[in-house]
Amino acid sequence: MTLVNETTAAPIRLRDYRRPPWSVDTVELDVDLGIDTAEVTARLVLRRDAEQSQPLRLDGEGLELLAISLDGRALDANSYRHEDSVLEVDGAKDGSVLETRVRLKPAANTALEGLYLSGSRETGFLLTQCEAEGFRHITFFPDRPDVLARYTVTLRADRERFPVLLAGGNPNGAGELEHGRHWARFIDPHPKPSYLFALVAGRLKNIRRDYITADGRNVALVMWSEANVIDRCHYALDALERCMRWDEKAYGRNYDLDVFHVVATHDFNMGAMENKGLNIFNAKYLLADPDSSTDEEYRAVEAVVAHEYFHNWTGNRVTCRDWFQLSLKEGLTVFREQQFSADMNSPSLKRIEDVSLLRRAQFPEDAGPLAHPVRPAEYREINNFYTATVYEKGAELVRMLAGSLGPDGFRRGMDLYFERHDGQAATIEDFLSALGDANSVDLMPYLSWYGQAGTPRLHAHGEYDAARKEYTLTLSQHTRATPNQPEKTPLPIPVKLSLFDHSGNVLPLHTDGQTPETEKVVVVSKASQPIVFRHIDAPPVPSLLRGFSAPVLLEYGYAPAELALLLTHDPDGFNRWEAGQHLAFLAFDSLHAPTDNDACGAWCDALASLFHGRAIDDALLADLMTPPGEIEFADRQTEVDPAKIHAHRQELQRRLAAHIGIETLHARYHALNVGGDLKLDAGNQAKRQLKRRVLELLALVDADGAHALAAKQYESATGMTDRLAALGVLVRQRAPQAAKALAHFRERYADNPLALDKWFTVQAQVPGDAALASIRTLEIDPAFTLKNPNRARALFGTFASGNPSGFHRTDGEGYRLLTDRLAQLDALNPQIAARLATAFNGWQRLESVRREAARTALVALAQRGGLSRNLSEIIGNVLQ
Ligand code: 0A1
Ligand code: ZN
Repeated sequence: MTLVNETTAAPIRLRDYRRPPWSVDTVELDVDLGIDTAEVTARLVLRRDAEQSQPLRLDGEGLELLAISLDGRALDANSYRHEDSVLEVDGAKDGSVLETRVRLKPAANTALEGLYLSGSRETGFLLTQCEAEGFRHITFFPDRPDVLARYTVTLRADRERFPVLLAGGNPNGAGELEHGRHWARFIDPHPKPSYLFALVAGRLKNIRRDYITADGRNVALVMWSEANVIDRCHYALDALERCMRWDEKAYGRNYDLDVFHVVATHDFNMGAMENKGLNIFNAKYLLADPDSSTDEEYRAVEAVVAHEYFHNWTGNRVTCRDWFQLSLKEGLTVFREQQFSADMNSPSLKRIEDVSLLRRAQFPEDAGPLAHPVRPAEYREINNFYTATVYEKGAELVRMLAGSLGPDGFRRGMDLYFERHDGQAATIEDFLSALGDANSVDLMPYLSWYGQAGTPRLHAHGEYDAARKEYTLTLSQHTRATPNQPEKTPLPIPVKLSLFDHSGNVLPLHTDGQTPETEKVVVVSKASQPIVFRHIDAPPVPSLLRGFSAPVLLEYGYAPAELALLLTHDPDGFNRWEAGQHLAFLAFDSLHAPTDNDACGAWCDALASLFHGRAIDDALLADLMTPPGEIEFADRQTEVDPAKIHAHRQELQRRLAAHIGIETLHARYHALNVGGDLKLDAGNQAKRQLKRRVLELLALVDADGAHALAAKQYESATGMTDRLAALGVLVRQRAPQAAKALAHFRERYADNPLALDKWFTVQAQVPGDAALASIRTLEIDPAFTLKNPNRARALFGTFASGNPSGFHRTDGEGYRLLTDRLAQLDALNPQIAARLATAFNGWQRLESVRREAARTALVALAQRGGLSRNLSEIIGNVLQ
């Protein structure tokens, strides 16, 4: 069924890759900046690939061509053709200089791609976003990542309106011009792809610090923002210094320019962007202060600052040959950030956070109509491929590679990768070759992970032979068909495992001819593989996939008591949590199909005794006491009823709360509610996390008591973590105290957009049918606008992707509301519309009433016509 015209355009395919027929050695950009119009003059020194003969073709979109010359001679209209998004020029030779002048309209740019205005016409500032294909909105250029050029950028603007002028690279002069204007020049000595170009101009303040790299270079680290929030950049600046030191030690990578600028904007499509020497951040991931940021947000700032900084080597110095290789930089950089965050904080908590994200965001993606390999084979709109699969699953693939080489081997491999490919645009094969060659191993079997979509299912089955004292574990794998990939091949799956006896002691593992160890990695690369363990005195309890050693779905028929044993005794925090999650699934299933094995009882017993025992870290305990999310429960079902899932998950938690007991929960709450000045150290963050969990559980068994505590907590909170936790309980439970707290929050944070986003988010989380009315009220609030991506995500992203029982109404009103807003949003900002539309990913597995309602809404949206390539690709795929 072809519903959407745009989707009929031919996709771009990996197998069609050809080297660029024309490259650019140097670029001189002169930019005359203004709010309504800007003029860009580009002087390109061209290089022709001697083996190719195509005419010079440059990308360009939405550009008004004012002048064009080749080798100093103005071109007449017969010597070039400018159609749609291509400029074709006759007569260019190797070494030719092409000069173009174009006009842009920054203030009219609502797509936030290319040059645009952040904030108001009066006080806002100008900035650019070029990844993936934004540079073609700024000038005519071969806008592809394998064209690496040296950039000299000169900015000119009115000094009063744009006192600060920034571009990537090192500063190379500045001065005054006539009529109150001024200029500034930047030269980037490192050849870079066009997607890493950036400029910023406006009234900005900064904080700065000198940094000396391990190889002795003096670097000015400068964070920029609008004046009213500059005081909230200090935490990010500290984090930047931490991650720079870490990269020097962990990977031997030093920063390579004289300046490193970071700019915060409230208008940004994604989290942040690693432009060379001029990172641009969504303010959400740069600003942090205790009054408006939660503990989680502090960690996110540290992680995103590190992610963007790490790109300087994994992405910028070594970039991607084409966009199919996106995970080469993204998966690797996510992995490097995960390592850094684990080092800065708690490794088990970080792993729990990352694996939950993978299960919440990537597993459903890989199981639905939008499934694609980490290295996709084709796309229509590359911006739709900045996905959990490319980022998070990509990071898991790097983790498997790193695990198979060990820390020293991985470092050797990375050193070779940088040595071989510095200054180049590389491929996934290059990466695997470098890692493998440095260690004399063949890692190419892992390439199939990059090309095959879908989450493999790892099935495990144990047989104990009492006479021979042998335990045989048979591991087999199967991956279900995904769109356009009906056949799957077996993949190398590293399974880290241990065996426990029934008292919770870890057993020595005797396999053929090896000295016993207590943990072992078995790589399952066939469809089915048995492993025999000898000298096993009684049937053991296997702990499989420890540390989540591969991104697979584990199928093993655990008895509840076995999982309870692992949850209680495994020395590793992450593996405990895994056992608890698995047990929670069994407990959930037992709610609607009771069995003799009381899984719910086992889950409650084990957690209650850990709760009473007080032997584990508060944050880990809070994580252990949190069952998988509604999306994860839905992912295991074939006929999804989100309302039922919500109710059952609540019931599970209610039973846990009842089992622990109201008195005990109250007592623990008070013990954790220490008051006093806000402290941000790990111990105090952990206390706040557990306190929140206790309050949420209490609300299920003693609503009045919990609401009173929450109202008090809201009023006396010294930081956002406690304040938002309390507000969340009041609002989601529709407590009588909610209205007052919401009104207070609204007023208190009226001038703080990031905090106000939370006010929208928390109300979009109201479960069940009440959500819709809440959304309808909120979207007519004067503070709501579809034009700001953070605000649109706070309301509609939360409702559609974070509140299944609210969104998936049987009357289909949730779907209709979303599709109406998607159509509106698409006209403003196609990237954001497409991203919000992915909320429909799992619609085919909904129970029939909702499924029909979703289909009707989706078809109606598709039939409106005129949708962007971004949105039509998503809707087209979802409806397939
Ligand atoms: N490379 C950035 C992500 C990013 C992608 C596209 C953008 O604009 C459409 C912006 C940022 C990162 O991984 O952080
Ligand atoms: Zn990235």
